[in-house]
Amino acid sequence: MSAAVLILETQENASHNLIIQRPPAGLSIQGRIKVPGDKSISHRALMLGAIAECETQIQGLLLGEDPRSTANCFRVLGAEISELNTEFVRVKGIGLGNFQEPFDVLNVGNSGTTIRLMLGLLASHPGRFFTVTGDDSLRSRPMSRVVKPLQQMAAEIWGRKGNSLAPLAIQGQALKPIHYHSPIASAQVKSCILLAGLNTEGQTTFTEPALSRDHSERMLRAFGAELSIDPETNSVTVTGNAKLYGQKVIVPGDISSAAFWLVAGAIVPGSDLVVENVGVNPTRTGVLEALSMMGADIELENQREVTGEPVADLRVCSSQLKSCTIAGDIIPRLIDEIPILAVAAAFAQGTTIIRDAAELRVKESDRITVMAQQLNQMGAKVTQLPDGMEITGGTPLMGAEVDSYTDHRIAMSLAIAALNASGTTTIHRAEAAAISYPNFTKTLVEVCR
Ligand code: SPQ
Repeated sequence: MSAAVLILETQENASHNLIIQRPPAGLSIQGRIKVPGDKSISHRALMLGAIAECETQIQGLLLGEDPRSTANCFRVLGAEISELNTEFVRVKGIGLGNFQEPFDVLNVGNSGTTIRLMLGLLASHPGRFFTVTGDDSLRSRPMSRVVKPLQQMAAEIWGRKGNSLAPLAIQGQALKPIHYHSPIASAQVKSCILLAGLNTEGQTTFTEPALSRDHSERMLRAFGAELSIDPETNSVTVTGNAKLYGQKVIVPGDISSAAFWLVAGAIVPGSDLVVENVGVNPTRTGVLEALSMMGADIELENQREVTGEPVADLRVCSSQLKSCTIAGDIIPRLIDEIPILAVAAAFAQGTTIIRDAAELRVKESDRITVMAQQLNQMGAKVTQLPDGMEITGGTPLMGAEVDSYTDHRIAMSLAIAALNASGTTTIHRAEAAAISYPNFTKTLVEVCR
């Protein structure tokens, strides 16, 4: 048995190149692994813990850079959050409406979820002034999607380009409730408005064109908020002047992180891998449906429910994949997995079409342009569409020099593509993986046989 050669090269600026050399005799992906805690649930557990009365205990928190940014911001706002680890994190909440006014700028780093959800809370804290910023990528991502509905609620927010880009300044206000019909299906916009509604007298309703991930709704209810949900219209209503109470949260493994191993197991011949303890909330399982349409051999074992979220072990064995079309209402349920699904499509027979995913252009990078360019660099046949990609699979990929563009999901998707490409692939700026998956390279070494 032979394993891929993996080398981490540290550059002068502390950036890393990940070099993956596939042995000529090939390799397979084997074993039983666990992935780190779900990023979306980790953010929400820290945030709701911070605004609840009493203590919240979190098990399985993701130790990636994004939840660290959330913890740092909410500490500055007054919550007591113990040192972060996966076993046990204690959050002593300060109760809704009790943020301290920070002396300095809140920095969310690379995390879109932190800034957008936190804005709903900051804007609804009358009498306090806040400023928020993030890294280069974050400062170029659109904030108008949350600023506009918050302004309809009477929020006062200022920023560059017509208040649409961070850094943002927020003068907290007593807000008024609204019914917001969002033009996009977005869990970040939905959560921002629901969190603003929590501290606003009356009932605030959010309606979206397709259902996005519902972790906020599940957790808000568990913490004691009054929420009504209309699945027919994808609407959620929250009752204001809420009181939340600290809870025990057990964070399941992140299906977005599991997706890298599911695709690796599916495309690398002779593979048989189990990813244990993965969250399989139906608003996140679009990736399983897409891979099933492509003919992947994936089974859900040991299905159970853990603190309000469905969980399962996922077993993948390699198989010949075929093309499919991924479009419509499934998109919000697999939006973060499209880069790795593009890798699967590059190894599938036929032409895979991905549409209705223009949102990818405003993630940590423009994920349509970057994935198309980087996969093509390896010999794939990817054509960009305004709202997706057309990928003709079946051409063998060759090792090449590629770049993550500092986007964690791009870095890891390219690493998986490299496992099935001939020769040597160098992924520049591979350190980006630590945003959502700190031990990615260690697990990569473990599963390659
Ligand atoms: O937090 P951030 O940077 O926006 O992270 C991403 C990711 O790939 O990890 C998006 F780039 O995930 C978002 C996701 O795309 C996390 C998220 C959430 O936790 O609510 C929701 C999705 O974004 P959106 O805009 O569709 O609501």
